[in-house]
Amino acid sequence: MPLLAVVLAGLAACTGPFPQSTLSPKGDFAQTVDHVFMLTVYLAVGVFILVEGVLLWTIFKFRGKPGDAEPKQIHGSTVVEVIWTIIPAVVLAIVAVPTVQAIFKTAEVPTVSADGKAPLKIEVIGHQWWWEFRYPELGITTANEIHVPLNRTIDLRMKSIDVIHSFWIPQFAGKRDVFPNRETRIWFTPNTTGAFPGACAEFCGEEHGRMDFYLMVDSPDDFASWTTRRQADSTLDNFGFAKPAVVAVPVVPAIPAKAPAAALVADTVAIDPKVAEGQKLVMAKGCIGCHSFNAMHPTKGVIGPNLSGIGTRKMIAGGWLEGSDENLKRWLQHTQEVKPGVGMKIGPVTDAEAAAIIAYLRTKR
Ligand code: HEC
Ligand SMILES: [Cu+2]
Repeated sequence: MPLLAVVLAGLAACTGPFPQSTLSPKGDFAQTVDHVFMLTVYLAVGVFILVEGVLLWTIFKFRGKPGDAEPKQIHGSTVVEVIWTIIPAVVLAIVAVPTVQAIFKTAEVPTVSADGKAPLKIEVIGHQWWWEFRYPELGITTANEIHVPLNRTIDLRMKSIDVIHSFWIPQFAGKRDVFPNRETRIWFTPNTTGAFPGACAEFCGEEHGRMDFYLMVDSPDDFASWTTRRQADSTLDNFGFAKPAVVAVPVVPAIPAKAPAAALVADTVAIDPKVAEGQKLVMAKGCIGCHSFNAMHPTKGVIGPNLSGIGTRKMIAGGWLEGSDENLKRWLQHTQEVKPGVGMKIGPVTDAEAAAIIAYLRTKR
C-alpha cells in the first residue's frame, strides 16, 4: 500500500505541463527529430518484449524438476548466433534510414517557409549571461525574448561575444553550441503560439544557470504590431527621446506599419512627471552607457540588453526573473545580489528613484 501511494504520488507529479520537455515538439525541426526518437523507442520496446518474453518462456518451460537427468551439455549454436546477429543488424538499418534523412533535413534551412514567405533571419549573440537577438531584415535588436511569427521558418545565425554558450529551446529544436569566432546555425518553424522557455545549455560561468530566454510565438498580427513598435523606437535617440528632426525609419519595414510611427513615438514621450523624472535618471545614472532604448542601434560591443520594449518583457535578467515592478526595483537596487557577478554595476538607487525609473521603463512597450 505505501508503495502504491508513492507510485501514485509520483505519477501525479508527472501531469505537466512540461514547457522544457523535448517530448512535446512544437515545430517541424523538433518533430523530425521526435519521429526518429519515437521510432527508436518503439523498436526498443519491441526488442525488449521479444527478448524478455523468450526469456520468461524458457525459464518456465525448461525449469528443472527434482529427479530430472542432467541436461545435455552444449557449446554454441551457429543458427542462434546468426539469428541474433542478423536481427540487430536489421533493426539498426531500419533506424539508420530515417536518422540519415533527418540529419540532412535539419542541416538545410528551407528556402520557403510554411506561410509562403522567406525564412526570417535572426542573429543570436550569446553574452555572459543574457541573449541578444538582432533582426537584420527588420532593423531591430532585442534581448532575452525572441518574437517570431507563427508558421514562419526562423533561420538563426549564432555567435558568442565571449565564451562558448549553447542555445536550446527544448520544444523547437536541438541544442547548438555558440562560439566566439564561428557562426553556427539552426532553424525551425513554430506551429503553436505562446511563450516557450529556452536556456543556455553549456556551462559558461557563475551565472550560467540564469541565462535563460523565451521564445514568443506570436500570431502574424501580433508580430507585426510588435515589429512596428520596435521600429518606432528606432526613431528615438539612445536615451529614448524623440529626435529633434523627423527621422524616417532607416529600414523599410517588411510588414506594413499598422499604426503611424508618430503616434507610437508620442506614446513614449514623457507626459507624466514621474516618467520624465525616470527618463532623466536613466541619463544621470549612466544606464545608457550600457543600454540603448533605440532598437535600431546595436552599438558595437553592447554591454547590456537593448531596452526597447522592456516595459512589456515577461522576464528580466536573462529570462528567469518575472518582470514585475517589484523585481525591477530589486534589480535596480540590489543587482549584484539578485544575479551575483553580472556586468551591471551601478550606484545606489533610492526607492523614489527606482519608482521613477520603473515608471519610465513601463512606457517602453
Ligand atoms: C555597466 C553596464 C550597465 C549599466 C551602467 C546599467 N546596466 Fe542594466 N544591465 C547590464 C547588463 C550586462 C545586463 C544583463 C545582465 C544579465 O541578465 O546577465 C543588464 C540588465 C538590465 C535589465 C534587464 C533587461 C532584461 O531584459 O533582462 C534592466 C531592466 C536594466 N539592466 C536596467 C538598467 C537601468 C535602469 C540602469 C541605470 C540605472 C542600468 N541598467 C545600468 C549592464 C548595465
Ligand atoms: Cu551561457
